[in-house]
Amino acid sequence: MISKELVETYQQDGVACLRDVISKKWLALASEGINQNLKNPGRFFRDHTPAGSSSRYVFEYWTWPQTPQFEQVIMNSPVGEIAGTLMRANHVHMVMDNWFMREAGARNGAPWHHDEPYFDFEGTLCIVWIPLERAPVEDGLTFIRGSHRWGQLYVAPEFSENVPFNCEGSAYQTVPDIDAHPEDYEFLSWDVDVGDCLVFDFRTLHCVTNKQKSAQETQRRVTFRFGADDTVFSPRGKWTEETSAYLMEFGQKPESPIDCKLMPKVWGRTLTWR
Ligand SMILES: O=C(O)CCC(=O)C(=O)O
Repeated sequence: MISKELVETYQQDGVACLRDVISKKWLALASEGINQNLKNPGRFFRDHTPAGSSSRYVFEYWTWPQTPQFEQVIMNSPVGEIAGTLMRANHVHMVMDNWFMREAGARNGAPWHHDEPYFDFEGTLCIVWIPLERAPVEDGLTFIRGSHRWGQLYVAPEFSENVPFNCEGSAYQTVPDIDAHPEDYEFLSWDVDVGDCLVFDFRTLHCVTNKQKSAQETQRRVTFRFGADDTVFSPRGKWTEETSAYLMEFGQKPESPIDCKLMPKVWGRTLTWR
């Protein structure tokens, strides 16, 4: 299903677009899962709607233990295999499910960021991003080609007002003002259809393309984060305290490979003996 060329593109660019790989059955389950979570939001529901806006920008993560629809997608759909193949992993562990909903008229969207500083993981990780409605470039994501290989971590901006979290330590720089100097970067973006997905590295810088304009249509997307063979849980600091504690409640040991009830192995390469 995934060509060697596409794997190489993913490795070099830090992002790849896969066409027609997620069947309607999985999309319908994800849609049901979001509806269930909206009716009964869980501990990690977050509302990033700015004050005064009537159109919401909301998301929720780590819903799958309470949402059987997401559990089915994670365990039985090809998402784990897609992630493992592109990361050239021998096995992958589920790290996190996270859906986003940006209602028509919403005036904000994900600012420039990469995912790694928000969480406590090091090593090789990726995100499989699946739109439930067609996402034309304007409503989809834009990436900076190759930015996962810059060897730099950026402080995590908070989604509603683009205010940075207090990421302590010299490892973190402020995200550069990318929009003010577009000539310095090479951007990648796609019209993503229902059934397609984008897969990107945990360190690839990206944002919602039209983050400063109102969304034309309500857009829902589900994302799944996966870790490869070398992914380690390493608590980062005060700003990730809540999620670190949550993972440890599930039995995850600090400074150890990811492996606990919340982050099970979901895919492995079949070894063939010669
Ligand atoms: O789809 C979105 O609205 C934002 C997704 C995103 O930025 C992420 O998964 O890191």
